[in-house]
Amino acid sequence: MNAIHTATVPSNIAFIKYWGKRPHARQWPANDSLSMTLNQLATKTSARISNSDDHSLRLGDRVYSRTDKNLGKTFVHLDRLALRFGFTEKLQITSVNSFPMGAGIASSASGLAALTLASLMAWTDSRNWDDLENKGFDRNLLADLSRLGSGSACRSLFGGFVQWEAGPNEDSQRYASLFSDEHWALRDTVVLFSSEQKSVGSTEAHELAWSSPLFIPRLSGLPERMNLVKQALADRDMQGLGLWLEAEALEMHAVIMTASQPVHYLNQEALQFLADLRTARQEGEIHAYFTIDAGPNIHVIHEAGEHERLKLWLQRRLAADRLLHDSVGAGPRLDFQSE
Ligand code: 2P0
Repeated sequence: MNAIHTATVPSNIAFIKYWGKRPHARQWPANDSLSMTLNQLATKTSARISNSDDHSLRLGDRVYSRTDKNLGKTFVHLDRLALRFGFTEKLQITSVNSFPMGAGIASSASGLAALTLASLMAWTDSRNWDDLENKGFDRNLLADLSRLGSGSACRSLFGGFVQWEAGPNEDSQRYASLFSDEHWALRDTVVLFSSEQKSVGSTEAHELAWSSPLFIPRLSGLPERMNLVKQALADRDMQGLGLWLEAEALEMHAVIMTASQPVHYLNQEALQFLADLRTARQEGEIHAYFTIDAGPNIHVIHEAGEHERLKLWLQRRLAADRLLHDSVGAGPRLDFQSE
C-alpha cells in the first residue's frame, strides 16, 4: 500500500516567453508561449502516503516546512489539489533537482510539474500515464493543474517543442507538442552567471510587466513572431530561429528593466558574454544563439553538430563547472516502486 510514486520532469527553456498574466484570473497568461523541453536538467520527485498530520517536504538534503518563504508554494499546491479532488491523505514528498534552484533555470517549472504528477500518482495509486488517464487525469488536465502551481510548468508535461496557447479564458488553455524531440536535435548549453537565489522571483516580476511602456507594444508583435519561430522550427532553420530567440529574450528583459520597479537580472559579466557570443558568431567562429530566462544565466542554443566547437570556445573563457550541457528531451518519466 505504501508505495513510492516518482515523476522525473525536465525543465524547459522558452523560445517565446510567457511574461505577464491577465489580471484577476487564475494563471491566465498575457500571451501564447513556446518552449523546448530539456532532457537532463530535471526535478525528480517521489511521493508516498504518510500517517503524519501534515505533508512533509524534503528537497535535496533539507527539510522544508509550510512556512518557508521559498517553498511555501509547494504546500499551497498540495492543498489546492487535495481540496479540488477531495484527497484527505497526507503525503511525504522527496525531491531532488539536477541544477541550482532559483537561478533562472526554471526550477519552478520542473518542480511544480513533478510535484503535480507524483502527488496525483500517490493519491490515485497510479503507476503510469494510462493509470492516471483511467482515473480521469489525462495529460491536458495534468498540464492545467501544473500551470496552477507555476505557469511554465504546464509546458514541461510534454516533450519536444511545446506551445501553450492562452485561450479565450482561464479555463481554456491549450497545450501541444508541435514537434517531437526527434524533429531537431537542438542543444542548450547553460552558462551560469550566478547560482544564488534571485532577488525578485518570477511571480512578483510577472505582475510588474503591465507597468512597462514596452509591454503593450510587445504583445501586439508576438503573434507574428510566434508564426516566424514555428516556421523556423519546422524548417530547422538555425539562423532564422536564433535571431528571433535573441530579440525575444532581450525584449523580455527590456520589459523587466522598464517596469515601475525595474529589475536587472543580468550582471556586467553576462552582458559582456552576450556581446562576445555575437562577435564570435559574426566572425564565423561559432554558430550559436542565446536566450535568457528571468534570471542571470544565459542559455546558448545550437545544433548538435556545433556542440564540440562551442564547448571549446566556452571552455576557453569559463570554468567547466559554470557550464551545463543539455538538449531537447522527450518529456516526463513516471516510475513506481512497491514496498
Ligand atoms: C517562461 N518564465 O516562459 C518565462 C520566461 C521566465 C522567463 O515562466 O508565477 O515561474 O509561477 O506562473 O512560471 C517564469 O515564471 O511564474 C517563466 P509563475 P513562472 O518560461
